[in-house]
Amino acid sequence: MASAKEGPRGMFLDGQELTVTGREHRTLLDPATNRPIATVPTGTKEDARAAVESAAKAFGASGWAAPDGQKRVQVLGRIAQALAERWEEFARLETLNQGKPLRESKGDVLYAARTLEYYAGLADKIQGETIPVPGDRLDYTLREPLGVTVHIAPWNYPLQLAVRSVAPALAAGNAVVLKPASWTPLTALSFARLATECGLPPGLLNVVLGSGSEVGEALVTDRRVASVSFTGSPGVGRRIGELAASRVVPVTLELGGKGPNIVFSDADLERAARGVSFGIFLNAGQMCWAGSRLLVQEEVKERFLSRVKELALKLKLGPGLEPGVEMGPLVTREHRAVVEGYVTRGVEEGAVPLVGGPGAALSPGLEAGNFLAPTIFDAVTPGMTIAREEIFGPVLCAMSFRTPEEALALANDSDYGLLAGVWTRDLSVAHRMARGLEAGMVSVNEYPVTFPQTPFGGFKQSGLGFEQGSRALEFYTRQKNVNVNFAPARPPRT
Ligand code: TAP
Repeated sequence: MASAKEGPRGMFLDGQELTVTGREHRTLLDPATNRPIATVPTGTKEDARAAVESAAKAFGASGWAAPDGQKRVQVLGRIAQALAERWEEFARLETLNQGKPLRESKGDVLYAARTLEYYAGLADKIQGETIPVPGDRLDYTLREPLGVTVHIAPWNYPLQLAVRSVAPALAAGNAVVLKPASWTPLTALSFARLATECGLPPGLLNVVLGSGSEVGEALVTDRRVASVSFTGSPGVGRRIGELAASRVVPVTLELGGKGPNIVFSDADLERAARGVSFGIFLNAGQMCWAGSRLLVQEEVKERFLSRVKELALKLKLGPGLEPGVEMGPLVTREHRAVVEGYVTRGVEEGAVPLVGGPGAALSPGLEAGNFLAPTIFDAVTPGMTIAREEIFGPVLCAMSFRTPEEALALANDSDYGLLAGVWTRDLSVAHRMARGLEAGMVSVNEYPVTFPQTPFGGFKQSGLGFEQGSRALEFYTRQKNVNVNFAPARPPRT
C-alpha cells in the first residue's frame, strides 16, 4: 500500500527507476494538506535524450515489433491483470498525488487496466490488406510500428490518460517515452516498474521527468522520435503541433473543452440532475470533458437548478483518502487561484452564484489544502468569460433555451467541441441534436461516459485526431504498400 509519504523517486529509464542524489529535485505536495509527499529529480534535455536513446535501442533489439504480435499479447495481458489486482496500491498513490477521492482513483486504475486488456487483444490483429490491381501482380499493404513514440500527459488523470495512449503504442510494437505532468508523476513511475516486473523488455517504456518547456520540447524535437501524443492545454498543444509539423511527424492533440449539457423538459429530471452534477463536480471539475455549460429548457429551469443546487450542497468535500469523500481538492494552490479568478470574474460580469461563489466558506479543517466550494452560476450569458473559457474547476454555468434549434445554436457557440450531453426521452430530438452538435462525442442520458473501445477526441480547438478504439492503432503504425509482379519470365531475346 502507498504510505502517506513516498520518499525520493527517480526517472524510469532502460527498465530501472534511477534514484540519484545530488541533482535538482522537485518536492511533490499532497493537494489535501500541501505537505510534502515525495521528491523527484528535475529532468533536463540530456535526460530526454537518454530516454529516447533507451527506447531506440530497445525498439531495435528487443524483438517487441515482431509481426505476429504474440509476445505483445501476452505481456500486455499480464500487465493488465497485475494492474487490476493491485488497483488499491495504485489508486492510493494517485489520490495522494493528485487529490481525487479514492473511489475515483479506483475507477481510473481499473479503466487503465481495461485499456491494456483491450489493446492486448488487438496486438496480434494488426494487419494490412490485399488490393486488386491489373495484370499478374499481387499488391498488399503492411502495417509497421513507427519506432519511438512520445507521450506527454496531463495531471488530471495521470495514470489513465498516460495508459490511454501508451497501451496502443506498445500493442503496435513501438518503444515509448512518457513524460507525465511535473506535479503528478508517481503512478506513471510505478506503472513502468509494474510493466517491467510483468516482462516488458527494458527500454520499451521510459518515464522521463522535468518541465514541459525543457524536457517536453526536447522530446518533440528529437529527430529519432516518430510521433507525439499530447493531452493538455490548447496553448501547449498548438506549440507541440508547430514543433512536430516542422519535423513532419504525426501528432494527436487532446486539448480542452467547454461541454454543453443540454436538458430538455421531457427528460427524467432527477437522473439528469444527478448526471449534470456528476459531470461538473467529478474530479473537482478538472476535466477536459466536464459538462461546464448547463443548457436547460426554460419551463423547467428553476426546478431543475434547485435540484442541482441541493446535490452540490450535499457533496462531502475532504481529503480523497478519507472514506465517504465525494470531492477532493484542486491539484495545486496555483491552479486553485486560477479557478478562483474565474469565479470572481463571473460575478463581475453579472452572473449570479446560487451555490459557492467568491470566498465561499469551507468546512473547518480544509484550510491547508487546495479545496474550493462547488459553484453554480445562474444568469450566465453566452458572451461572458465563464461561458467561453475552460475553467477546469467545479464551476457550472447555467443558461436556458426554448427550442432545440436554440439549444443547438447555444451549444455550438464555442471554440471547443469535445463532449456534449443531451437529456431527453424523445428519440427524434436526441438524434437530431446528436447530428447537429459540433462535438467529437455526444452522450445521451448519461454524462460523461467513454470506454477504451470507443473513440475519444474533439472538434475545433478541442484537438486533432483521437485516442481509444481499434482505429487508434493506426496512428501508431505506418502503412507500406508492396507490389509484386509475378508475370512469367519472358524468353530471352535472341
Ligand atoms: P498543460 O500545461 O498543457 O500540460 C500538459 C503536459 O504538457 C504536461 O506534462 C506539461 O508538463 C507538458 N508541457 C507543458 N508545456 C510544454 C511544452 N512547451 N512542450 C511540451 N510539453 C509541455 O496542461 P495541464 O495544465 O496539465 O492540463 C490541463 C489542460 O489539459 C486543460 O486545458 C484540459 O482541458 C486539458 N486536458 C485535455 C484532455 C483531453 S482528453 N482533451 C484531457 C485532460 C486534460 P509540465 O507539467 O512540466 O508543465
